[in-house]
Amino acid sequence: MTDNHSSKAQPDCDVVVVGSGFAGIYALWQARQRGLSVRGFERGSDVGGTWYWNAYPGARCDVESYNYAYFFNNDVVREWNWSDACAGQHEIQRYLRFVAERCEVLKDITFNTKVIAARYDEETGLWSVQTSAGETIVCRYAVLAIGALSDPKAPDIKGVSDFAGEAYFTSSWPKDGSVDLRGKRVGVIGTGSSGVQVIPEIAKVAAEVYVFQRTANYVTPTAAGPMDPKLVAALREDPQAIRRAFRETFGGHTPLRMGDQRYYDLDAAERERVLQDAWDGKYIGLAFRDAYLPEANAAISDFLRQKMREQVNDAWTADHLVPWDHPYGGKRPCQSDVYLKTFNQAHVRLISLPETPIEEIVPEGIRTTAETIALDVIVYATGFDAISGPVFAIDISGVGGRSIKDEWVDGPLNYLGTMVHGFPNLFLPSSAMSPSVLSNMATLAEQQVDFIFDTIEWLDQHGRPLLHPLPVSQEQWREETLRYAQRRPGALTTKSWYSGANIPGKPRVFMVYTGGFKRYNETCYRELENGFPGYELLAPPRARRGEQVSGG
Ligand code: NA7
Repeated sequence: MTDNHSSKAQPDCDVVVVGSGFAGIYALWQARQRGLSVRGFERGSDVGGTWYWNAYPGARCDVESYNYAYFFNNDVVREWNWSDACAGQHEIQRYLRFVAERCEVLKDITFNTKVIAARYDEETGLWSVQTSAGETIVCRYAVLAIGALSDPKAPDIKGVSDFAGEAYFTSSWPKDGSVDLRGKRVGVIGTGSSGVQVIPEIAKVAAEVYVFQRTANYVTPTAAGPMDPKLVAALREDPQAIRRAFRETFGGHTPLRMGDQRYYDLDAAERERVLQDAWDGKYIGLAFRDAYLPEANAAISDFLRQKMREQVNDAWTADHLVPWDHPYGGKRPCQSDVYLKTFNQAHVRLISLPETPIEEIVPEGIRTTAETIALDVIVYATGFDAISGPVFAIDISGVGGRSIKDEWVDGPLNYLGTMVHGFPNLFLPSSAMSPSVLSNMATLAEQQVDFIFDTIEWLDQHGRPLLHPLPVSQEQWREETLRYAQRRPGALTTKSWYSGANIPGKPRVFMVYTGGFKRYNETCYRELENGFPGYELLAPPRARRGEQVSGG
C-alpha cells in the first residue's frame, strides 16, 4: 500500500532497499529470510547496478571471478559456471540476474524507478522514500545499496553539448547494440580503467582513434582467461568455508597468486627476478609480501614503467603513456594485455592534455591548444563522482530536516561506513569509510548486508529503538581511516577519485577504509555483541509503538 502522504504513523513495509547490484540483491534476500516485508527500487530496467550500466565494449572486472562472487548460498556457488577467470560485464550482469532469480527477489523490485528523496519523520521514527514515479513508501529501515561508482561525473569541458556527432558515456553505454563505430573517427576522453578497456575495442573497428589523456595510469597484465577446473571444484566443495576465510583476510578475498618473499630480505638481483616472476604470473601489485612499504612500492612502480615502455614502439608515445606523477596504487591501476600495444597501430594517436589541453568541444570535434581534431564520435570515459556522489544524488534529510549534503559539506562522515549521526535507521552500504573499492566488493556487500540485518534483528528484539552513531564515533572512525591511508603509498598525495580529487570543488578526504577487511568486520561485530556502545539508541516514538508489519 502506498500513497503520497509522507507523515503516516504506520509503515508500508519494514525495509526499503534502493539499488539491485551485489548489495541490493543480497539485502532483498536477507530481508525476506528474516521475515521482514521489503520493497526494492532500481533505476535500471534490470538488476546489476554498476554491471548493468557500464556495458561498454571490453568492460571487465579486475578482480578474479572466483573472488568476485556471492558465497552466501551453496546452490548459487554450485550451479553457476564462470566462463572467465576475470569475468566481463555481460557475464557478471547475467550472474546477478541468475542470483536474483534463484533467490526469488525479482518480485520485490520495481524497475525503471529512481528514488529521488528519503526523509526521516521524527514524530514516527519512520522513513518516507519518494520515487520518480510519484510514489512514497513509508518504512522502518532504509537500505541505500546505491554503489560507489554509480553517479557519472559530468564532463567539465566547455562546449560538450555543441558537438554535432554522436556522443557516448562508458558509464551508460547503450545496451541495444545501436552503437556502430565502424569506419568512424572516434575521440576517447579518459584513460582510467574504462578508457583502457574500451580503447582497444574501439581501435578494432574505427578508422581513426584519438585518445585524450590527462593522466597516464599503470597498466598491468590481466588474469582474464579460462577458469581452472580444479579451482571450480574446490569452490563448490565448501562455499561457507571460503566465505568465512575471506572475512579473515586483508582484502576480503584470497588472491590466487602473490609473492611470498619480502623486498627487504632480497638483494637487487633477487628483487628483479621476483618482479619478473610476478609480472609473468600476473600478480605484479603483490610481488612482495611487503609490497605496501614505500621502497617496495617504488621498485614495483619503476619495474612497471619499464615494462609499459617496452610495449610501445614510438618513444614519445611510450614516454607519455607511462605514469610519473604517482606511485603504483595511488590511483586504481588498470589491467590490460592489449591497451599499450594498441598505440602501435597507425590509426591510433595519443593526445597528451598536459601539453595541449582541450580548449573546447566544437561541432566538428575537439579543439586543443594545438589543433582541431575532426571527429564523428566522442566517447567519454571520464569517471564518476565516486562514493559520496550517489548519496548526494538522493535528497536525504534526517533529524531536524538536516540534509546529508549539509552534514557532509567537509567530506563524508559516518561510523563503520554504514550509518550517519542524525539519520537513524538509515543504512548506506558501499559508501564512504568502508573497505569499499579497495576490497573485494562482493565480499563487502555480503558482510555489510549481514551486519545491517543483524543490527535490524537486534533492534527488533530490543523493543525497536532507533539507532544512529554517536558523533564521537564518527570522528574517531574518520581519524582511523586517515591513519591507515597515511600508511598507503600515494593515498594522500595522488589526485584520485578515492579522495574526491577528480571532481572540482569536492572536499579532499580519503574515503576508503584501508585497515583491512578482517579488522573492519571485527569492529562491526564488536559493536553488535556489546549492544552498540558507539551508537545512540533512541526510544521508539509513541506514534508507532506496537505497529506490526513484518511478513508482508
Ligand atoms: P576514472 O578512473 O575516474 O577515469 C576517468 C578518466 O577520465 C581519467 O583518466 C581522468 O583523468 C579523465 N578525465 C576526467 N575528466 C576529464 C576531463 N575533463 N578532461 C580530460 N580527462 C578527464 O574512471 P573509470 O570509469 O575509468 O574507472 C572507474 C573505476 O571503475 C575504476 O577505477 C575501477 O575501480 C572500475 P585524471 O586521471 O582525472 O587526470
